[in-house]
Amino acid sequence: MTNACSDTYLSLHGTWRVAQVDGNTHLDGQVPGLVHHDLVEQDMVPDPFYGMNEVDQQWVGDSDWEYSRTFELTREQVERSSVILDARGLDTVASVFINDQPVGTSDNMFVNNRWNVKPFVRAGTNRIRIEFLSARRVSNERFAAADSKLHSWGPPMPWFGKHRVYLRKCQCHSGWDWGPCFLVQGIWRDLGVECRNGPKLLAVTHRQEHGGHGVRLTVRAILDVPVSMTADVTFRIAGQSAAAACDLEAGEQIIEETLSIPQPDLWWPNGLGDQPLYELTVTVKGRGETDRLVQRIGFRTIELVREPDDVGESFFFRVNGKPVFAKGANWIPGDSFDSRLTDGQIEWDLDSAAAAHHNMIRVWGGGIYERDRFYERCDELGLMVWQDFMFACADYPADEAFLSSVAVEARQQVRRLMHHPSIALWCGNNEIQEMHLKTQETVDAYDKLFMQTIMPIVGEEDPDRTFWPSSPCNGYRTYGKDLEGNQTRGDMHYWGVWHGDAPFTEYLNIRPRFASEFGFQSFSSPALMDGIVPPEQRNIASEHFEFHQRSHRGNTVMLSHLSRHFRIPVSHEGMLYASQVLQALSIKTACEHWRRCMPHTMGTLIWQLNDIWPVASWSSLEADGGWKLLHYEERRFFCPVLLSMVEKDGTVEVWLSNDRLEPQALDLCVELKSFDGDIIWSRGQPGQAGPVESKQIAVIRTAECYGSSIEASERYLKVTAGDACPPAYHVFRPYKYLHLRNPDARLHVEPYGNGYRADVTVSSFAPFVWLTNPGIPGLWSDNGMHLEPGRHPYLFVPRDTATTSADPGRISLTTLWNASNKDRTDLDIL
Ligand code: BMA
Repeated sequence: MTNACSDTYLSLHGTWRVAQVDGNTHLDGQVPGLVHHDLVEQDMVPDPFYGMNEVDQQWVGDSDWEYSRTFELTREQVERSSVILDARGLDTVASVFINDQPVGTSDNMFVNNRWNVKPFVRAGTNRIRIEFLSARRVSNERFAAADSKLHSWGPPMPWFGKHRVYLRKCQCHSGWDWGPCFLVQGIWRDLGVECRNGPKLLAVTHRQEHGGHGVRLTVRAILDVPVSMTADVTFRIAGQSAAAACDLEAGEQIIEETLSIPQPDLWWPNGLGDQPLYELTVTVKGRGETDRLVQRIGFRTIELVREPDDVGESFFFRVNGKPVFAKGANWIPGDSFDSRLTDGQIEWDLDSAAAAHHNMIRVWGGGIYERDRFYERCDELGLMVWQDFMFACADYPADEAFLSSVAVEARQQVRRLMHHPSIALWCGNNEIQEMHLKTQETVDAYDKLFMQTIMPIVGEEDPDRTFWPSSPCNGYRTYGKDLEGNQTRGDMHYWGVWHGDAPFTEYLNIRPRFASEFGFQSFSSPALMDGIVPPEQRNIASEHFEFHQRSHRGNTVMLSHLSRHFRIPVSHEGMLYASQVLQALSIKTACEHWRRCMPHTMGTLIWQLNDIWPVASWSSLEADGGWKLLHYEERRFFCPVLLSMVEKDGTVEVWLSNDRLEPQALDLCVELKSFDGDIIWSRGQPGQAGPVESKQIAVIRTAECYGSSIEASERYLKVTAGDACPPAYHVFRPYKYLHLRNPDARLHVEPYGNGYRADVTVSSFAPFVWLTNPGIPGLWSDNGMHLEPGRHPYLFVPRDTATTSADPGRISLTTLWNASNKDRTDLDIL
């Protein structure tokens, strides 16, 4: 979409006057932007994430704010057939005035309002004013006035936005079990004035029909036409074009054309092929004006396959006719203040997902429909998008005003996003169908909102994609929790380990068809947390640390699982490290098992990829994009060809999971080793698996591995297959009982390119060896791995390629042994 200023479009980006209504705070604010972000930028409030500042800063969201500025229009511009104020996003309860006359109101931050302002503008200087009312106050008032008092699930802090469901505002702005409550306000998306005689392109959508001769592409141009006129519309892609001369009526008009693209290169999910993108250009000319929209689209078929099978009903995605095992994570908003989140930060997180072999990302329903760049990057990376509509964890109203606002939102968002090849599925909401709806009244309201409003809109606008009513659910109009049913059909959120406190081994008893959520928390790294808690609070049980833990019982759950697997760390830093090891172990157990369950299970979407602020959470990336140990582990256990081991009834099974579309044949080397590095026995054997297949390829009796509990505590199995996949390790006892020795870990660091080469030497088996970054963000060539005696080289590449110097003295190394045996986790650099 074009937003640059032109003769027909006057951008209202830039500096506005922002004033607290009934208060004394005045400042210059940026548009697009948010008041709270401006206050931070101008040092008018301290870092909202630091310490317990969130509590003191609730006044920002509780105040009403007024934005104002002037803009100039020429006589010729104001005399054009249509003068529109194009507001792509107002957050949230807004009244707009131009030259003191009311233009319109909005209470849905997800809609693009287009107000006719011709009656209100004049040649010369115009004044625009937008008043925002406190979202908390308005939602409280709506709750008080409502006939049905709806409960909104939320975290246990008293300042949580309790009645969030009454407003179409990002639901986690009210606070979540991983996020603070900042009820932000502002002009968060583009704003401008359009003065046109000719038609405006509102959206371009298309359908693809793949056949033997190529693709039949039916493109729809959706136009806003100021007055009836004749216009020329041209469509161009891949050297093909079509043109139509049309008589257009005033109002919204749709022009459709079909083009044939002979044998285009197909778009594939990450890991299965390339992501070729083709430029589709639509141009409309009418009454001496031109409007143009350029999109990059990809050619592929994508289906959610739900077919009866021996267990119940399949649930998997088929792309270009091939079944795809979905691997990925859930996405939440990347910052409480979306306006300060850069495209670069979003790209980093998505690139990190793709680098760890993700091929799907779920945009979770308690956040926002992300900006265009998010979806473009997913297109480029081959990350399929499971797109929720923005409703989560609550019963919602279904009165006329609410339904019609949602109808506009749903239609606009589908039209905005559906050209992206990455969009795989539309999903009604997060967790409402199974976890809420306790009365017939709420079921009826749910049906009206999701089944009678949103579903038909998706059907009309994007008939080729599935609308799945809720994540998780077993189908259409099925209600209530159903642990058994979830393993025969539909998608599943499995929280038995985290919320249910079950041991990690419980994952092995669960066989979802598609696991769209499951997670385990860890603390953020010392480097991140040291920036937001004062030194005297550096302990996980301190008030400030607990303040950055929003899951009820969060630390208790981590501590209880920690003591099942690991010794208790002796330092604060060791505790944060151990929590990341624990998280990685938990999620690895689940993902490897579910990959072994393929094709019964065909998807694993980890809760969650990213963080909204520095916090203890289920994320694999920290709030600053740093990779937790889990993310490095994901790069290993999501490898398209995976070797994994699982111990069962006196045997260790070795499995090969092959996500590729071609068969895999491997030469395996199975070794039993002592912690000193001696090979007790080894054997070679072939292993193979067909396309998209998991197969047990070897069985080793534990009796072949140890004869006593001492031997079981001092030996491990290792399976390798050359460079085809990462090695797999199996220990026979919980890590806490292993007779690990001081690995005498040494680190030798030297500059390498604009980063470092670090050589790590250990003298005995050292699980989960962790290198930390040298005070600058960046990536290690590998990290968090099990090391055998010897020297192991790693490279560190700074995230900012312009970085040339960092302090090598800040690189440090942590081992499991050090974390639980020494009162420090960093070792000397040699
Ligand atoms: C899920 C999500 C979120 C929540 C997470 C952790 O099921 O949908 O609502 O943050 O669990 O509790």
